[in-house]
Amino acid sequence: MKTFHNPLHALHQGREEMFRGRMVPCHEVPARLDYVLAELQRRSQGELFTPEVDDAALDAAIARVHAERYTRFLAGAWDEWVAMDPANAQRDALPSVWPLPNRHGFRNDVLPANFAARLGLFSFDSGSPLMAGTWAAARMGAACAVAATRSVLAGDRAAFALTRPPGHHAGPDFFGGYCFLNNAAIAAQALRDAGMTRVAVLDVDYHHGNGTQTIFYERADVLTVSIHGDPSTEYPFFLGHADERGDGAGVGFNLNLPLPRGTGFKDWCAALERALDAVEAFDAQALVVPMGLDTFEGDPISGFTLGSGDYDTVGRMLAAAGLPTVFTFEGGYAVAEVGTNAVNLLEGFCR
Ligand code: SP5
Ligand code: ZN
Repeated sequence: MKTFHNPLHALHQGREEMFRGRMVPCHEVPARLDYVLAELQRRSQGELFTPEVDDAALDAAIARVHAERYTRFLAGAWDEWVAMDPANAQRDALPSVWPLPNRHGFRNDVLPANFAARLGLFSFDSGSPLMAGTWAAARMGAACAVAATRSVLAGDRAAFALTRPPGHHAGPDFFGGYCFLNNAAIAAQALRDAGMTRVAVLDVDYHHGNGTQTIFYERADVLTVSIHGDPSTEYPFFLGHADERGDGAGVGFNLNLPLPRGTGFKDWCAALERALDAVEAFDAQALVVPMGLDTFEGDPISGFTLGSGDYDTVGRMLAAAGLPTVFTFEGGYAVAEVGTNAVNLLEGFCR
C-alpha cells in the first residue's frame, strides 16, 4: 500500500494543552508520525511518497468540506495572533472563550472583530494549540489525503495518508481535538466528486469522530460510522451517542457505536462487525478509515485495551469489506508503540 506522508508536519508542534485547569505537555507530538514512518520503512510496508501539490485543486478539495471563512481564518490566524501582541510570537494560540450557540441572540453570521473571540467561534476546546506552522502543516495534510484518494481512484486497492495534525474532530467551521482540517472527510468528498456514488467512513479512533459526523450529518451519500468511547464519560462528550442517526435526507446514514471505558478487543471486535455490516448494507463503493491507534491498552489518554497484535486482525477485518480504501492517520498517543500498531493494521489489511 502506498503511503503519502506530510513533509511539513513538524511545523505544527504544540507546547501545551489545557487539561482540567492546568497546562500539560501536548500529547499530539511530531514524534508520532516519525515513528510510523520509521516502522513503515523498517518493515518495507509499501512505497513512501510526499504529495505533489496543485494549489488550485487542493484548495478546491478543502473548500468542498470546510467553510471559506473558516479556512481564511486559519490561514491568517497566526499573523493576527502576533498582531494582537508581539510577545504572542513566543506562545501558541489557544482559545479561551466560546459563544453559547442559539442563546442570548447569538448570531453565527457576525464575525467578531476581536481575534480571541474569533478563535473561540471557530473551535470547541482549549486543547488544540495553533502556531506559526499549523496552517501549512494542516494544508499539506489535506494534500496527503487528496493524493491517497487519487491513488485509490487510479486503481490501487488502498492508500494511506500519513499526516498530522489529525483531522476527524474538525468540522465544517471548527477545530478542536488536535484537528484543524478533516482529512478523512476531504478524502470521502473527493471520492464522491470523482464519481463514487456511495462512500462510507468507518472511524476506529478511540474518540468519536464528531467533525466527520457533523460534516455529513444531513447527507445520504456518505455513511458515517464511528466506534468510540461512550461520550457520556469520554471526550468529545457532546456528540457520539447511539441515538444520533442523521438528520433530514441523512436520517439512517450515521451510526454511532459507543462502548464503555475499559472495553477489550472481543467486545470492540463485535462492534467492528456491526460497523462492517452497516457498510455492506449501505452498498458502499469506497471506504475511508480514520485510523486512530488510541484504542491501544497503553494509550495515555484513552480507555480501551486493544493489544498490538489485535491491530493485525482489525486490518484483516477491514480488508474483508473488499472496498477501495483510504486510511488517514488520527489519534494514538503511546508514541513509542504507535508505529508498530499502525503498521500492524496496514499489514493485516494487505495480507
Ligand atoms: C485525534 C484525537 O485523538 N484527539 C483526541 C483529543 C483528546 N483531547 C482531550 C484529551 C484529554 C487529555 N487527558 C489527559 C489525561 C492525562 N492523565
Ligand atoms: Zn482519538
